[in-house]
Amino acid sequence: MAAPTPLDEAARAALAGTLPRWAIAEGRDAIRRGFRFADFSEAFGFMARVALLAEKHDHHPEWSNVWNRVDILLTTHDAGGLSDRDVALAQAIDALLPEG
Ligand code: H2B
Repeated sequence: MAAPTPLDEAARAALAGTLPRWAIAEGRDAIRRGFRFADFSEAFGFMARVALLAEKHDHHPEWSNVWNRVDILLTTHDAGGLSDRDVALAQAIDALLPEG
């Protein structure tokens, strides 16, 4: 797997357009998105699919789940902040959902 490429200023400036459903996490060089599902079963099913994606990307989220809610934070520990791996995983996660 290629080493992560830290996001440069241009890539950071483009984030709102590239990943409109994700926000910069407060106090972290990271992005986050909250998800809400019908119930715990739907939320956990989504987490299982994200876990498989994370393994495929060799990139793993910081996340939490409370019943029907899942909060995902992405940052690259090996790069000390946001990298192209975070963008790629966020895009793959969005693609799991019908509304993106
Ligand atoms: N996940 C995240 N979020 N950041 C990393 O830097 C990272 C990872 N590195 N998953 C990977 C695993 C690395 O530690 C392994 C050895 O490839």
